[in-house]
Amino acid sequence: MSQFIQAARRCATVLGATALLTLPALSATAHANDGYRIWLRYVSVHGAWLHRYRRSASELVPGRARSPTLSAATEELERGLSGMLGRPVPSEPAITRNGAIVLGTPHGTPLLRSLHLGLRTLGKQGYVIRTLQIHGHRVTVIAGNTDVGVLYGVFRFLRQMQTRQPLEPLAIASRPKIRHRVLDFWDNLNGSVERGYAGDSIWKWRELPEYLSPRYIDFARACASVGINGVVLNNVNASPWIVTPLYLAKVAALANVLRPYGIRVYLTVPFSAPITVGKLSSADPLDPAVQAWWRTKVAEIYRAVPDFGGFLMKADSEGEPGPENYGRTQAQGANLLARALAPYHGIVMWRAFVYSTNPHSEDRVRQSYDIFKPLDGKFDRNVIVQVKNGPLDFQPREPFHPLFGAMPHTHLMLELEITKEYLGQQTSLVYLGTLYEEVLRADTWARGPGSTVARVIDGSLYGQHDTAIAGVANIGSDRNWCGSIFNQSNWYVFGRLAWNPDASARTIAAQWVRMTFTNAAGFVRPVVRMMMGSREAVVDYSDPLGLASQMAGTHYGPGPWIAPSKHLPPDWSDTYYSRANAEGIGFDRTASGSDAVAQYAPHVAAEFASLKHCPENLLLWFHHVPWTYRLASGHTVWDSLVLHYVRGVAAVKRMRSTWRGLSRYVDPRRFQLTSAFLTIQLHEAQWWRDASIAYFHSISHLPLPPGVAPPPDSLKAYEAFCIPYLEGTPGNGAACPPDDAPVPR
Ligand code: GCW
Repeated sequence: MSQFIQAARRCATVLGATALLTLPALSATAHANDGYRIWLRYVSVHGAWLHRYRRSASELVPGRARSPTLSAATEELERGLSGMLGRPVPSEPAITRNGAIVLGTPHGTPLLRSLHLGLRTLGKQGYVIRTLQIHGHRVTVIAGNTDVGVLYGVFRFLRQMQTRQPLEPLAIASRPKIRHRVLDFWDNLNGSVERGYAGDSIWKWRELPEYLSPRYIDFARACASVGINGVVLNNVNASPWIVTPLYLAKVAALANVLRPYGIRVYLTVPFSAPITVGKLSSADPLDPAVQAWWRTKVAEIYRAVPDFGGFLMKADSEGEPGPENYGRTQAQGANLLARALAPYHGIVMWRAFVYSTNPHSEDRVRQSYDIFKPLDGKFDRNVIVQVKNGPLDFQPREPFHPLFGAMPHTHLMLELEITKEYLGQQTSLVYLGTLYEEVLRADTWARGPGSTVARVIDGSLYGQHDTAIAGVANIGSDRNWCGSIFNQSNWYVFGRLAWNPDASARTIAAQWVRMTFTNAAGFVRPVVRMMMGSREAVVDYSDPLGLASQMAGTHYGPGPWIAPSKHLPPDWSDTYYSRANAEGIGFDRTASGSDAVAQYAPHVAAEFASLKHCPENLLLWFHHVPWTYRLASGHTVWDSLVLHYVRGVAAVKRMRSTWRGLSRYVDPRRFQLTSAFLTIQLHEAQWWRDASIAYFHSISHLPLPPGVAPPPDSLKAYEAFCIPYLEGTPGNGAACPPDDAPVPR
């Protein structure tokens, strides 16, 4: 027996023992095609690939140190190999031929210590996958500096097989460019999910800590497969209950399940918790009693969850309490928590989504920058200011948030929405990879050209190390996790771009399609094309040319006529944003208006401020223009607006017919779900088109461009139409009296 085989045997654990661990439901599901297995389906490989793969991946030699994380890595590899190669991995690792896979860390697996794997520069989370000759044997090594690095490497290796890439020779090295890659759950403790469109919360608070649903493990596997390493368990509109002993025991149980997958748990707490939970008379950040309360509470949390990640805070925003209540700054509020967390290396993610619904405020989108920019350098080192991608609120298209690049002495993280609150919610097919890519690649010009948002948040622009990115999760209790099959792609692409913000949305889409459905080129090509165009389609039929916030109160469907009222502050209305009047349309944010352009670096500000140079897809965000203003295309703004709506509907029609032509590639269940949802989306697109044209026509009074059919119903009918119940929407039904309101066709 060669030296290598002996060494490998010494480090290997008998795989039979692994089988005793509870294998998550994912592998054993009887509902093969209900979407539960997401992109980790591991369907069997056919044809020439099977032969090739069997040759290159026949045996598995896991490292000796059987930490829960290494066990998870080994199990995953077993699951993947047996699924794809169509036979169980041998129960005892007999390395008698080429094709062994050795996984572990140099620390836990002596065999790996003597190899020059190039791990030194890959940090705690990176990995290498290499084909090596060891003592005459061709071996694939999957190694990391830590066990979690190994786990990430395993998923990367499996992806190689899932997408039918060669398995040898392999020389892959990867490390995440962003340190904290976090999913924010807007899940309430009563099981509902704010802006959640995939059923109830996956966290079963009532059952915890005694019962741990196997779904938690499958959730963790999915996250680890794309490198997500943090989870904020509860809604930023937070309940103080979360930090009571009753709930902390539940939080600890979840943390224990997620830990082996490299996932840390974070919580969000109301700023007023010292009053509601602590029975103090104040939550003033400068009050020593308040500071002491947070210190004690944090110590209690760390006793329950030793690797607790920290807090995510929404303060002074949409009715949430905050430091402003005590005349203190956002930095003073954030530092209060940061100081309590610092001894444990916890972090505070402090949201920049701070605004007051002040009827006199000139421009809502200015507020966050105006509040935070003067505080640059005032935040403690373990505070990361969490900034939404755009200055308003997750609209289908916004310019990048002007804070990116503008706070060189502050850690800034990017907050994206994965749940499609403003993009058709559960049913519409919108791949968000292109939206994420657009913001990550946006150039802030903060330090000259190339100062992209990606470089701000990966820390390379200002040499920062505590870097982070968050996505508001789209995951719920639905069997398929995300409400639709294609919504899964947004969870996937978020994770992948969080790992590498420079990756390509198109490449990631293609890999997701291959893993989720099939590698058949006749399917992959049209579906990727459809996904890549899908976000622009929703922009076209809902908010073209830089319009924003034209939706109904439920955030689903159109409501461009919604005007400020006694019950609705101006910046929660739609007309506030379109500023459509007899003269024209759009929000003047140049020097002659709110001057929000001045918040950008001079080069960018000049471009946005210039009517001529402003990108057409942001025109009405920055400019109020006459209806008859002529665009580069030669169309007037009015004609162009209408044609965008029409184009959006046509795009959805095309998506639907593309999908309908692909039935032979997809199992009936997932095919029909997607097909039906595309029909719903087509109705929705048509509704947006008709209602928007009806409304803006009532203001512009201009004729429709030739060939465009007028909306079939009156504006009144569109205004009266209301969908009373939509999951995930707070205050369901309140705005819809069940009267005889006509239903538009
Ligand atoms: O987009 C808005 C949502 C709110 C959300 C808020 C926020 C959690 O409509 O539901 O509250 O943003 O980001 O805090």
